[in-house]
Amino acid sequence: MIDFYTAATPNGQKISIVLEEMSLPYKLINVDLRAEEQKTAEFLKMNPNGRIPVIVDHDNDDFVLFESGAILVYLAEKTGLFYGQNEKQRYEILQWVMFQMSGIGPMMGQANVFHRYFPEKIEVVINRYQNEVKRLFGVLNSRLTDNEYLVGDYSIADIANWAWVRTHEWSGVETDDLPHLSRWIELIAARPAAEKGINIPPRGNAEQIVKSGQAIIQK
Ligand SMILES: N[C@@H](CCC(=O)N[C@@H](CS)C(=O)NCC(=O)O)C(=O)O
Repeated sequence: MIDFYTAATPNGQKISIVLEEMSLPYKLINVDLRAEEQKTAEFLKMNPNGRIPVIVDHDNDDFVLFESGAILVYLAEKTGLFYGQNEKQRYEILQWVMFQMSGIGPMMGQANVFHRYFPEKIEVVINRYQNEVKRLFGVLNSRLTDNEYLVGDYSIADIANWAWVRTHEWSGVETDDLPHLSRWIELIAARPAAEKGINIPPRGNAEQIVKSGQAIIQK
């Protein structure tokens, strides 16, 4: 059994999706970010960075792991699922997971902060992050021109990127002029486990989401 500490955000949903796709049994532990449950001494023992997601694998000597990209790779290696057919594909999958972890996630995160939550609307900063998100979306769109998925069949590379890219409207970035990216967003949205995963844990109402964002930027 896996204990899964999470909240209704894209980094948490990556793991909800992959656990659902893999049909792995897990116990969901909802972490209230607004209440700063991720900063308690008990939580910091699991993740000194004080963030979700975290897993504890009780079938592997209570192994504790944080950072969503590392968790995706761990679960892919544990099950042998959604991790390519050969060594080269696995490195390419890692490449696109890292593209998400170092680019899409941080840039969309900052676009959200300055476009949605920050009390002052600083146009140059908003433009900077939204333009960078758009540029990264263009890279994905090019890759998806001749590829149905990012690498071979559906993999953790798609899961990592999709969990963020699908929320593009919240970052104020359109994808209408990126047809291959739009096709891929719909392709993955049609997967029952992906649809289920983005609702685990269920989202609060809009007011709660905004408040939770404010709690995050106040640190
Ligand atoms: N690079 C980390 C980022 C994790 C992260 O930013 N988690 C956010 C939610 S998406 C969080 O826990 N925020 C609460 C906080 O910063 O206090 C990962 O991918 O796991």
